[in-house]
Amino acid sequence: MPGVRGPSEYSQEPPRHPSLQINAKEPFNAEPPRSALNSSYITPVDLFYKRNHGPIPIVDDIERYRVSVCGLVENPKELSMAIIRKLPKYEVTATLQCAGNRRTAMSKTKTVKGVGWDVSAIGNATWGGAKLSDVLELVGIPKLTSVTSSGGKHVEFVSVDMCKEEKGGPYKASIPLNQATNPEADVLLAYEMNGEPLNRDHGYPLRGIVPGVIGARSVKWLDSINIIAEECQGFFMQKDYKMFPPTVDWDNINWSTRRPQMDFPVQSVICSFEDVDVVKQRKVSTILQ
Ligand SMILES: Nc1nc2c(c(=O)[nH]1)N[C@H]1C(S)=C(S)[C@@H](COP(=O)(O)O)O[C@H]1N2
Ligand SMILES: [Mo]
Repeated sequence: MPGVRGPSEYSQEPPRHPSLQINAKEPFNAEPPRSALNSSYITPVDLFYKRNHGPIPIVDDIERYRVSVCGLVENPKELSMAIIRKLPKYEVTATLQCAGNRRTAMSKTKTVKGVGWDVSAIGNATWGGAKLSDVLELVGIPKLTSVTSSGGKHVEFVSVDMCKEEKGGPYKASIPLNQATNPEADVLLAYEMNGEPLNRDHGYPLRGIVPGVIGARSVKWLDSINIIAEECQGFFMQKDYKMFPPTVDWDNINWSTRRPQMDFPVQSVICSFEDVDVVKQRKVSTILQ
């Protein structure tokens, strides 16, 4: 893609907050202390969890940056940031959570593959950008459609970062077209996080934000948006981020029997203590006073 590239090694990573707990260094995966989750309603950007599958892309020239919107559309287009910024700007406060959040605790019951996370692979931010439904209108797809005249049913987001799971290819994921074209679903092409331009870790210059859906579908560093007939066939849609019953193991798994995870259940956790904190037992008479 013009203007942005996904490097193949880790020599140009951005600076990060020292209080992040690093769960994997390369690719960089880190979460804040629990206190960062309940000390403010909006999670500060530098403490927001960082979930990556490859080195952080580098913007060489924002003027040349384009995101292409193509596939099963009448008028494919290459959109500059100037064009995206001209569309109405929306600010959506949405929680993003990695589907792997709390994996460390799950592994205590049965070993789970993947980066170990405590409870803080979750954060709440105000995302600013254009609605995907407005962007899709620019290529001739009307609002609230479940199918285009040319047969598209899914919207695939493709990035520039290179990940080993995709054999060095880019990270990608898709959502159904009827969610992408529904203005009320608030799916954004975001260029701001908490009122500031997105930083490199979180997807500069442009990322998808799909509220209510596992973080894996909110693709960072967008390269292209493809209108496709079948759901994205990438690793993170077909070979990961799926839920199986306890009877299924790595040696008998049949991935195609389950749908990719999209929305996820509500859960709760105590954040006013870290796991290692010791709470003194108080006498009943003291508590009643
Ligand atoms: N291009 C790209 N997009 C990506 C990822 C990635 O590795 N590459 N990780 C995904 C996952 S699994 C999650 S949970 C969120 C994390 O977003 P954050 O790092 O801004 O918190 O981004 C998603 N989008
Ligand atoms: Mo994730």
